[in-house]
Amino acid sequence: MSPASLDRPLTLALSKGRIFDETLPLLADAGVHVTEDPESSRKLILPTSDPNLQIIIVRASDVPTYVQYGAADFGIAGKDVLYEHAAQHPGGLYQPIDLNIAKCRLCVAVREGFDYEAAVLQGSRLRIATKYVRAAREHFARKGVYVDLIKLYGSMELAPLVGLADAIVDLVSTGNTLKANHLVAVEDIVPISSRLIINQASLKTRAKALQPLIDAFARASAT
Ligand code: PRT
Ligand code: MG
Repeated sequence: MSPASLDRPLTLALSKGRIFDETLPLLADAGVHVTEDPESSRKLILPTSDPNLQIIIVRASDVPTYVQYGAADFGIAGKDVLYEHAAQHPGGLYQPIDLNIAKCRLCVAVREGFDYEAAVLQGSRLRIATKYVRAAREHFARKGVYVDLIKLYGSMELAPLVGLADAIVDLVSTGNTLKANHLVAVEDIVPISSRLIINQASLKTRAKALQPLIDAFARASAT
């Protein structure tokens, strides 16, 4: 799909929070500075010190959509988000670099005291609440465990506490959220980090402007 307009600056789609924060040093390595803070500014389009580069702030799970349709030339998204996005929109995104930022892991977690191993061995049908339906379905299919998946959009940690689910599939970084809610991780599914994603048409038509940034991101993420 083609970029919306060639006369707008090169557009990078980011989500605010950890991805924005961890992208700033990568941009700084490329000599680009962002003066506005998306947490305090209400602007959704942020200029940068490079007049030919702007940043748009979107929901983490919307980043691949903006890039795929060419409304942004490139973006940064977690592998969790990319995997779920690809289930609906296969192909179409060039994903050249693992930036090694916003790292965490996708896990199965249960209430403290819930005997997950025994439940699996008994072949009980487990109810699993998650935002990551594709990754969860494939994980349990590989294990040969029957599950009913319940799609949630956030606060997954609540589901086992109020009897909505036996287990959750969620991202864990420090483990503090699980601990605060008396949950424990019982299985690691996959390590997660964020990737640079690029619109395929932009890659061809705006290669000259994109390439120095791609190179800088590659250098910065390798160190
Ligand atoms: O928050 P929103 O609903 O807008 O979207 P989002 O949660 O997808 O966005 P955001 O900005 O929170 O996360 C963006 C990306 O950061 C994710 O897609 C992941 O690739 C990555 N990332 C890295 C994480 C975490 N670490 C993480 N810990 N995303 C979410 N979390 C959450 C997790 O879901 C859990 O609720 O943080 C909580 C656990 O953290 P700990 O440190 O207590 O273990
Ligand atoms: Mg979040």
